[in-house]
Amino acid sequence: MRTTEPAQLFAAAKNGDRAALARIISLVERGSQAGAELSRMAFSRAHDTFTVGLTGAPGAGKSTLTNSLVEVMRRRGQDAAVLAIDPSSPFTGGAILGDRVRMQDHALDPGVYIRSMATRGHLGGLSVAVPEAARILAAVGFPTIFIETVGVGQVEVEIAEEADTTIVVVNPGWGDAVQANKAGLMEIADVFVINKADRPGVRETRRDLESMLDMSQPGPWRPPILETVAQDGKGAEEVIEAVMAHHAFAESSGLAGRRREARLAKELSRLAQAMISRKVETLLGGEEFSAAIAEMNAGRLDPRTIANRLIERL
Ligand SMILES: Nc1nc2c(ncn2[C@@H]2O[C@H](COP(=O)(O)OP(=O)(O)OP(=O)(O)O)[C@@H](O)[C@H]2O)c(=O)[nH]1
Ligand SMILES: [Mg+2]
Repeated sequence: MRTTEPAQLFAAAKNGDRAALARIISLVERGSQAGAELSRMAFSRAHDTFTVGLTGAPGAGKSTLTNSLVEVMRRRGQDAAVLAIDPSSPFTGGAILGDRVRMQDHALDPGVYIRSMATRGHLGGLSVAVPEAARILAAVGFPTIFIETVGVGQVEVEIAEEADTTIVVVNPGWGDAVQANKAGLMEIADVFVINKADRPGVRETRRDLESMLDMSQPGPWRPPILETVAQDGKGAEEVIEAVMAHHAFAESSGLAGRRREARLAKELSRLAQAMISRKVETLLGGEEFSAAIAEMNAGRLDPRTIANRLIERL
């Protein structure tokens, strides 16, 4: 379907047309006119989105775990979508190919949609692109969306944190929990998963996590610590149970609502800032300000005066 007509695209995507769905996400990412309309439609249609963030060190088993969580959802008769954030970082050069291979289990299943998103080139960056994509997926009928991000770098951690429920994946072995703590993952965890529990060191890692939880500010929700062998799907049911329990807690305690509001405020601010900075670049590159810039280079006009003029033009 080559149409860019928003309502038609949505109808097609809702009917299972994957090309139409991919097109909607791309158009929104590009920030085109059609994209703005699609994004507005997605916002008004995305009811009851539930996003689950998965984060952790490179290679912790996030994709494998996501795969088995999706399997659990499917067994329960529920559809699920996955947004895999490709951080285009040197740490995970082959992440995308890896994800494709690993998630092939679901490639032909119409109840599953998997999309990779790159960090480059979105207006407002990933912190705008990801929630928009999630709303589109919700609007076309995926009520649960898993978002995988590598827990390195502030942006990635922030994206994981902005999910309704965040799973932090660590591995057994000395110091892994400590590393997670250093990366800022401790505070954002709603559920901990010790994946690769077939390896030695599970008890030590659990003990580290428990003692770090003991030392942190006690809240009404203490993140449970689960063990998985993601490759075999072992422990995946329990992870879904814990995620659902956190979801129920967040909804009933008002936490979910507060998080949603904070998220939207952040998204709005990011988007507005990105729009302003794009506009500033356009103005500075245009004819109107070329004379002023020449004056500045000649030492007759200072940057602040020009900036003030520019702000008035916005
Ligand atoms: N032994 C063992 N290996 C596992 C387990 N889960 C995943 N692996 C392996 O660990 C490696 C990394 O798994 P991924 O799922 O790609 O990890 P990831 O966290 O998504 O990696 P990046 O996206 O590159 O950060 C793969 O070779 C998996 O087969 C597990 O429970 N036990
Ligand atoms: Mg991965």
